[in-house]
Amino acid sequence: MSHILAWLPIASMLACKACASCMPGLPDDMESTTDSADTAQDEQETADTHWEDTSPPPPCDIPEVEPNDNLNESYEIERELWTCGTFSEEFDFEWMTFPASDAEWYEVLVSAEDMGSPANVTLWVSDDAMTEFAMVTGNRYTSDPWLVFPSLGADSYYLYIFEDDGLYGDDYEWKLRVSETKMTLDWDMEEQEPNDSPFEALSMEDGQTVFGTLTTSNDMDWYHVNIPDDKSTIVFQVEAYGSGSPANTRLILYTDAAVSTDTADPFDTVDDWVARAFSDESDYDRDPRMEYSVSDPGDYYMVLKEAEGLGSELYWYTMSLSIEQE
Ligand SMILES: [Ca+2]
Ligand SMILES: [Ca+2]
Ligand SMILES: [Ca+2]
Ligand SMILES: [Ca+2]
Repeated sequence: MSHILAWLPIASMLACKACASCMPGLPDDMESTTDSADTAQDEQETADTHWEDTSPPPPCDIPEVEPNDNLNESYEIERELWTCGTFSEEFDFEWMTFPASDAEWYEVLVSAEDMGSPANVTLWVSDDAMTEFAMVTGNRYTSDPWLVFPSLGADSYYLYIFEDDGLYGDDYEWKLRVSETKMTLDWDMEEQEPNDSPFEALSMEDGQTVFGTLTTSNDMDWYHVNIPDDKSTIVFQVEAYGSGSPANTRLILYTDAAVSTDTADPFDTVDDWVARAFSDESDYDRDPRMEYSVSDPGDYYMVLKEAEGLGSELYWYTMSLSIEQE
């Protein structure tokens, strides 16, 4: 019996934790009713009562303003402050907008799973002209979307979020924050479009890192590397998704046969490729790393592509090349 009595106050705290942490405005007497509970059933009823009584939105800097279910109903948020709300009914889309600053990069952080919400959030972001967009379903650690994107020179940006499985309820809470941020990755070259065939490939050398964007649907970015000696290992490492890009990239390496065959759709041309590095959707780190041991020196051609064919100015990546002699 004593262990049950010892457990009850803890259970009471746990039962209240989910709502109490986000609803600090609850009256004290509601908390204290659990002190006198003498069975687990009472405990459950009290917890249920908590949920039924907690209709106000969770507090944060900028509570969502409903209706906000389409672009025209977007409410304005401020950078660096948290906005929050609830997917409280079916098809509860949450549209918002923020004015641009002179920042070069922005970061959007969504929290739902992180704060114990059952909501599985998808984030969609675009510029004010609705020409460049990104869609993010999670990040490398949780199902909560995280996006880092370059300023496009827009006057403002739109964001909206929705529950990916169409679920809703009073506990389907979310919060979101847009911040200015600094890009911490380095590069020493930028891709030059058009580079959509091996004939237009940009040459890379050992130690170089390129910055590029998968600007349109099915954008292909081709790179060329010359290997003068055999017994070399070439390593291409992409850094994108793991640093907040929405891009889920994959790499395919071809011999110089690539420039002598029909490469209209190189992903169907299975004969000529020598190495592939595919991101794995079940793996939180989607950035491919390709290692290939070269036995025939010469020219090689590498294409980088978005796995789902998505693309816009927001789908950025860096890719480094190193050539290791055995
Ligand atoms: Ca809502
Ligand atoms: Ca809404
Ligand atoms: Ca490109
Ligand atoms: Ca391209």
